[in-house]
Amino acid sequence: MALSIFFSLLCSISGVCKVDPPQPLPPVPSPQQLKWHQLEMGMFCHFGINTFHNEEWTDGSKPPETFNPTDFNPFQWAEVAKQVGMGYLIFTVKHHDGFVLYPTQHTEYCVRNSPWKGGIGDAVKEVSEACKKAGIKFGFYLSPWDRHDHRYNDNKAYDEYFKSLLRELLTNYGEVFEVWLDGAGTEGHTYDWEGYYSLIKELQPDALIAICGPDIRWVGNEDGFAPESVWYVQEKEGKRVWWPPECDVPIRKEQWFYHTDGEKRLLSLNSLLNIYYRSVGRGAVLLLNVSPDRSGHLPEPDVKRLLEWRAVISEIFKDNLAISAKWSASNIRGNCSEFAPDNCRFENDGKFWTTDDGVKKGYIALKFEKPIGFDRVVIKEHIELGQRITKHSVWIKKGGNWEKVINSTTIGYKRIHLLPETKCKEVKIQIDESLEVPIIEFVGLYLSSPKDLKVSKK
Ligand code: FUL
Repeated sequence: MALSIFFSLLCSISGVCKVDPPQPLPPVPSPQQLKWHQLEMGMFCHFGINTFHNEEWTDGSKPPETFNPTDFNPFQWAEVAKQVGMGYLIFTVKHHDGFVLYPTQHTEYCVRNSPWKGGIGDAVKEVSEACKKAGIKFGFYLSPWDRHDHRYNDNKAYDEYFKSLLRELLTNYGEVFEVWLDGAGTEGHTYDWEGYYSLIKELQPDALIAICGPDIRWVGNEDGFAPESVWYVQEKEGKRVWWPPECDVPIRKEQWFYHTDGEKRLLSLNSLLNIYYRSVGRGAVLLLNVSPDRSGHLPEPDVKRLLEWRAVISEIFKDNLAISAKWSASNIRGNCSEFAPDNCRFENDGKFWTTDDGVKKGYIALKFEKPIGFDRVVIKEHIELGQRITKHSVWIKKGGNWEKVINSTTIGYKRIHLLPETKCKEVKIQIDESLEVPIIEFVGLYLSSPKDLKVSKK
């Protein structure tokens, strides 16, 4: 204790911080997982032979001749993804039907035998190049379950086939950000998962393996909703590992593939906002599916809805009212400006607020000259050093008394709270319980736009 008082004094006199940042609380995210958290949202594109049959799961018997997009345009997909703030795109290279969208050497059930581009088309090449051009990351979905391939009944032969597809995909198309291994239909079949993982890691060590994989887990539903409390650290085979959830959901209710009569299923703006708040706003990553139509374009109504959604989100989170506050905190590590609460003014500058060793509770207080009105609170934990906070609350000062307006649990990469519009001059973000000293890197207060979700006073 005496030593920390000494260092505090030294810091405030000299202005140079003599105290180290807190030790990481393992497990922490890998650099690739951290990058994935930072992207917040990705676009899923289900496209394949199903697209031409108005079916979600064809049974592997549809002839390759039926695959024939008239104007395959992944540049449009990638551009739209970029415009709406999605940092990556996952393309379905082979769905459960087994039809492969690049000219593989390992099956005849692939685009080579379709009329598309006279049989010389390569959809994976075009999609990966489009992503590169738009400046977003490229990933692919590859269904382990295969309803077409005769080798499926022979585990060893099928594993070899699956690995040869992985080998082609991971060597011929540049950087792969995420490999999405779907669990559907896999029950009762034995796969060489470990062999798949080691091949992926050998060919592209930075690729994240999702769902039936060690790097990203499925959130557990297809509604785009993460639970109230999101924990990244999970127990796997007796080991605690960083295994964060991804929320996948289609923009057309329950339809992953394009259906000619599916437009009426397009989610409303409110549903999409709700999904945003319950996925990204709870610290998970959102993977929103938008399916290209039979021409090979994202349908116009879907694009319009996406842009509308993006515009509302950008509008709400445009002005962080907290910037103009006077910031203070219950405790500042080493009393040093390097760890002061006003480091939480701006996002993504690497700076944070934290406390002295052993101080696991505390608060950041914001004081304004004039009352402000806000109805959205954003808080971000510095997850690079581990996820720590288990309970937190938000308080406002009303008529001289502190009143709790939010009582919550985890924070994680990002937490967004919605509350009825509140006017006050003082706000407190309180850490009520944390596994180790709390580390907060951002606090924002916002007033929503009239188009955003309404939050009732009750
Ligand atoms: C599920 C599949 O069965 C659906 O068709 C879709 O691909 C979805 C993302 O995953 O498991």
